[in-house]
Amino acid sequence: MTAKRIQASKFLSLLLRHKPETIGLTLDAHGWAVVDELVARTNAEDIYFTPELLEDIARHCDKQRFELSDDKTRIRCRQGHSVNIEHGLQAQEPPVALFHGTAERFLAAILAEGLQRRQRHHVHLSADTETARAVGMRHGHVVILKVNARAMYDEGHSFYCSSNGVWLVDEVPAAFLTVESSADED
Ligand code: HQG
Repeated sequence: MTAKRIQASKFLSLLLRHKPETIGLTLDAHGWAVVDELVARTNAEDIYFTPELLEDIARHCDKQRFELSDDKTRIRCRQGHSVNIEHGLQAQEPPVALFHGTAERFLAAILAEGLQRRQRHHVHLSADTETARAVGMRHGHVVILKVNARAMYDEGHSFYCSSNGVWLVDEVPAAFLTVESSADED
């Protein structure tokens, strides 16, 4: 993606996950924005959208963050919201283990109090260590934590798998975490 596309994609994330009010946009209970409304409301902004640009961003986004409705009249983020929306996903049984990449400086707190969702609606977990590493690197020296997901599930925690493969859970108590690999081992 070009620098301009990346900028547009970041603005779209802000609008669809965190601050739709920036342009007076309304999201429905499942996080959908009406494409025509988004286009109309960004007319006066530095970054403006056309239906074609939105489709292009949704199609080429490396993480498949955005979802267009089949009729292309609505768009939403698949996960990662801080605004209150229902993701509409069915809880499902997770794999035996899932992974979470984080920064070394967070490790002591996480091992003491567990993984918390912070600004997001869920804790995000990955099915493989490579993805977890990429997520964790965004924050600093990466540490990969292994989540004993099946044991959590057996104890009644609900897991959801987003349509782009990100596993979502309300929290991960420390008892279900072990350090898989730390930055020192790189
Ligand atoms: C940490 C990207 C201290 C947590 C990625 C993480 C992902 C704690 C940070 C998605 C803690 C929150 C989500 C505790 C959690 N003490 N630190 N008790 N509990 N943390 O960005 O998982 O580009 O909100 O380890 O691909 O890094 O947005 O979460 O380091 O899927 O589409 O608090 O963001 O996707 O950071 O990333 P984030 P995340 P997008």
